[in-house]
Amino acid sequence: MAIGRDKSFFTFDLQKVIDELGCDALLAHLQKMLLIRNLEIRGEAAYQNGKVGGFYHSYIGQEAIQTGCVAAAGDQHWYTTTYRCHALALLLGATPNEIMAELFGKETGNAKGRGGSMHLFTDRLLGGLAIVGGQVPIATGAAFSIKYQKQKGMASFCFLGEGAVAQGAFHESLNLASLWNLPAIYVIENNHWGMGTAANRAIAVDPIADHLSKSYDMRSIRVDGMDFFACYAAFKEALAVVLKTSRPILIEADTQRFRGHSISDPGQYRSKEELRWAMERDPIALMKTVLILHNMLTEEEFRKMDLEQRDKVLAAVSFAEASPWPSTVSLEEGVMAP
Ligand SMILES: Cc1ncc(C[n+]2csc(CCOP(=O)(O)OP(=O)(O)O)c2C)c(N)n1
Repeated sequence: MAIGRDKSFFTFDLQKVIDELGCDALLAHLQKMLLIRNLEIRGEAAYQNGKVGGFYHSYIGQEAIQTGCVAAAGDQHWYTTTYRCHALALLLGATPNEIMAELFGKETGNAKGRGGSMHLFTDRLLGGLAIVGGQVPIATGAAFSIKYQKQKGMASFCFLGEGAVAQGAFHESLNLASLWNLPAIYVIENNHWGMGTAANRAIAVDPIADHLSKSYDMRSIRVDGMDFFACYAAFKEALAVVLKTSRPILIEADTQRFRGHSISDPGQYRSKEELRWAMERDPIALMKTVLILHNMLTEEEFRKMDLEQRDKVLAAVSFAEASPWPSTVSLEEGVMAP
């Protein structure tokens, strides 16, 4: 299995990205990655303490991808993702309080406590969807609506795991997006494992995007998903191409999740060596190192930033604890059932 830098990864000019974003914005993006990391750590702890029900899928290890995407593209587009959705909700404006309260199933939560961990939404995030591949047709529909309504400067970003590539809905969506010239950006977050199944036992081609994009006459980009700077540059280029050509693009971001598939998965199918190797390329540590090397950050400032994000999340835990349970009177409100 390929981990780490690879010759076929998207190449970019690091100095250009640094100059383009500047010190303040770079620190703000690192801060967001630390907020995501801290939220996941405290959310998991709350789960272990019996405060959170249902499933819990952590985004730890993959932070650079969605942070780099929103940094490059902005939050005015349509976004869809999987059940591993806490980070994208945060990046698109949901507060730590409303996310934590949703995990706790409280009335003050992002979906009033009705959705839980896998179903977060914002004005721009169409979900948080738990059916593997289920978000791909939705994202394609969102891309169609952009084109139909002639909305300028907008695209539909669809995040999926590599496991979803084996679903029919993925292929039907890419076929239509290509046929109808839709402004869709499909992002395969290839963390190499679909639950306990290795990608190379489930998917016939590797690299995935490189092969499959050819079937649908699309351009593809394969990017190092552990590198914020690479992700930023790749998403910037992808968006520019999509907006210019109104042709869909398939991105494959090579990454690693540092936890099991969900909180109840001890991940025994993965060797300790493989996990250690993956964690040596921690996206937060990589970004920190670059910023320190460029004299934009010190170790002490980094620690302070981390502690500030931890405190925000601890305050969110207290908020969730103190929040009321959904009232049985309003339980059926918003339920769309015949
Ligand atoms: C249609 C469907 N089949 C099976 C499942 C059970 N399931 C949940 S997650 C998952 C693995 C998906 O892996 P991948 O797409 O690689 O995403 P990752 O969890 O690695 O982010 C499976 C099989 C499901 N939710 N939906």
